[in-house]
Amino acid sequence: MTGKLIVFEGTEGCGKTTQLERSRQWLLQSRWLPTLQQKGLIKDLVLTREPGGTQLGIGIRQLLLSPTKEPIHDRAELLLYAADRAQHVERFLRPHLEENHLVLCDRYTDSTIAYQGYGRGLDLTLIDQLNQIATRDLLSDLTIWLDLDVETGLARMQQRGKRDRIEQADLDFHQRVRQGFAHLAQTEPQRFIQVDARGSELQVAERIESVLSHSLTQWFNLASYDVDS
Ligand code: Z5A
Repeated sequence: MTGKLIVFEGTEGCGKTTQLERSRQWLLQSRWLPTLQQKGLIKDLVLTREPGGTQLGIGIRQLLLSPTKEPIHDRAELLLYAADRAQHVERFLRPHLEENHLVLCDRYTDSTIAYQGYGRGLDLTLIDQLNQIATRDLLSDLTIWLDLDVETGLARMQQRGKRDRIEQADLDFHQRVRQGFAHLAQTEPQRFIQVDARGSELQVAERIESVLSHSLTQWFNLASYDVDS
């Protein structure tokens, strides 16, 4: 596999979707992408997300995120995320990575560990096995965890009108999810990088750019003067 998979993770309202788009712009405008393309190292840049990165996934996303009269059972939820991921890996991620693409993905396997494992309390070994089945061991090359306190993130979503009110159960759940991400940052410090998501969009973007520059330089064995950033 010659492309690279870069994932953005975090609790609700942390700003990952905003920052994923900013990173795309930066990769184009800083000349990182053109340089990698000129050197024949990367074919192109593509953006995707989970759930919902394929046609099947769009349907699964609707099932998962639309309000329903019948609550989805935790294990059913876990299996739906796994089904979305299996399709996404085989139909989108692997083909693009095999063709040398740089893939920016909004959420991936670590979300399942944090949300279904730490948040819902499902068995972490089972989740690891399911992630392995769904991905055939395709890990991210880099995961950027935008770490923000839960209250600020949920307040941002409230401002955007996505939530009417925040209940204590929500806060507790999202705190556990954040602990899950923190655990991943401790156990896999090379792949799973914590980035402070407080401050302005620009400040956060600059922190991410520094992480991306470091990883790209290492992966492609480039000296900083190779890229006019
Ligand atoms: N989920 C799961 O449980 N298990 C899994 O395996 C997977 C997912 C893959 C959908 O994810 C749900 O799926 C999610 C986890 C679960 N459920 N929850 N919670 P999603 O990623 O599609 O949805 P989301 O987590 O709710 O993300 P979002 O709506 O896309 O928000 P975001 O990406 O974190 O943030 P944003 O859209 O970039 O920004 C939110 C708002 O804050 C927006 O108004 C921005 O303008 C504003 N913003 C952004 N940055 C800033 C700064 N720096 N300052 C001030 N305001 C800002």
